[in-house]
Amino acid sequence: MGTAAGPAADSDLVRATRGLPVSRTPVWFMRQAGRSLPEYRALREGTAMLQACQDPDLVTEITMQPVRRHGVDAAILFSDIVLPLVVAGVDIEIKPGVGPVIASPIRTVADVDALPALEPDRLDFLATAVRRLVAELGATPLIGFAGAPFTLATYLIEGGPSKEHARTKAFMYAEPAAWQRLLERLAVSAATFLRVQVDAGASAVQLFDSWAGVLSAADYAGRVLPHSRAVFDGLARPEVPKVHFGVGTGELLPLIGDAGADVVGVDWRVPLDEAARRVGPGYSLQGNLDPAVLLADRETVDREVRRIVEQGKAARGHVFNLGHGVLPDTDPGVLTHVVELVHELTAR
Ligand code: 1CP
Repeated sequence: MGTAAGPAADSDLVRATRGLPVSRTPVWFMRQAGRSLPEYRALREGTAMLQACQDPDLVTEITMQPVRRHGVDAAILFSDIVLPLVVAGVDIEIKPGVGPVIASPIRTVADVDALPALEPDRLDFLATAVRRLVAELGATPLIGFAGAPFTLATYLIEGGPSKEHARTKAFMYAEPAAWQRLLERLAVSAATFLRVQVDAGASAVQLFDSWAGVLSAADYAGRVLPHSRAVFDGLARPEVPKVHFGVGTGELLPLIGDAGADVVGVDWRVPLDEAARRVGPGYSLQGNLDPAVLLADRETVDREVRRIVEQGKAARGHVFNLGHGVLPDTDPGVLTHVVELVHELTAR
């Protein structure tokens, strides 16, 4: 149980999360699995996204693809943040080109009470996939993940992807007791989902609170952060490195680490040296190349990578990543180049 041990325990990724010396700055990319890879599209042909996520053979192969191709320093499990809800029995579909769509969005207190709980014994497929991956990855760490309660609540309440998250905020203000119950329940299922991955051998976990940046610091601190903290507390694996990430969180950076993270994920809006000041001591940083830069010319890519490597030195430890997920049109060759460049620039 728990796994600070294993061949990946002394990897550069794990060491960077703790602020220990590394042989070179570790690199991985959010959404490295899927998205831009032709071998991913070929493999996914004829299988719905949420089906693929529950097939240990497909999960293993898709997770391995970017590791083989790019030589990244970590794998991230191929899954989706809505999977715990799907496994619990919520009617959700991932529509190609759209994202998760919920058949019956949550609009009332009764809807919150009707939300099914996630039974850990339904996650055998997940444990199987993680065990296979850990065996295949050897010294390369596997990052497990879950969606944070707030970001999952936006999908459940809006019924699908949205920009303003106005219904979500309206529910948060108008129904504070139901809001609290909803986020508590989502925290329990996220913790369960993470624990299964860690106990099967994942070396680190990332909590994606992608849309938390739409909140004021006061609302985030009072109505959301305690539930993200409950995920990490509920995971109850203190030895496992924890990354906490959101988009547009510049104003929230002083709070994000408080959830119990070792690493704060930063998008491209705040330079890493400034982010290190806002986050405070005691945390490593992950980020923060603008994914759109990968669509630009090679000179721009190299200049931005160099800048981020420099600014990352202000942090206790630096895990090089994008500021958000790989864009679907990205040339996979550019991703491989970024891995090589970061390694070259930071080799000790
Ligand atoms: O049919 C397809 O190919 C569906 C596209 C797709 C893929 C490949 C979706 C639908 N999810 C995924 C995989 C996925 N989702 C991973 C795989 C591992 C990796 O990183 O390589 C991960 C980590 C996620 C996490 C995820 N899903 C997040 C958090 C990360 C982020 O980008 O902010 C979010 C917000 C989702 C919801 C979701 N699922 C899929 C889409 C298109 C979306 C976003 C929709 C929206 O804009 O609201």
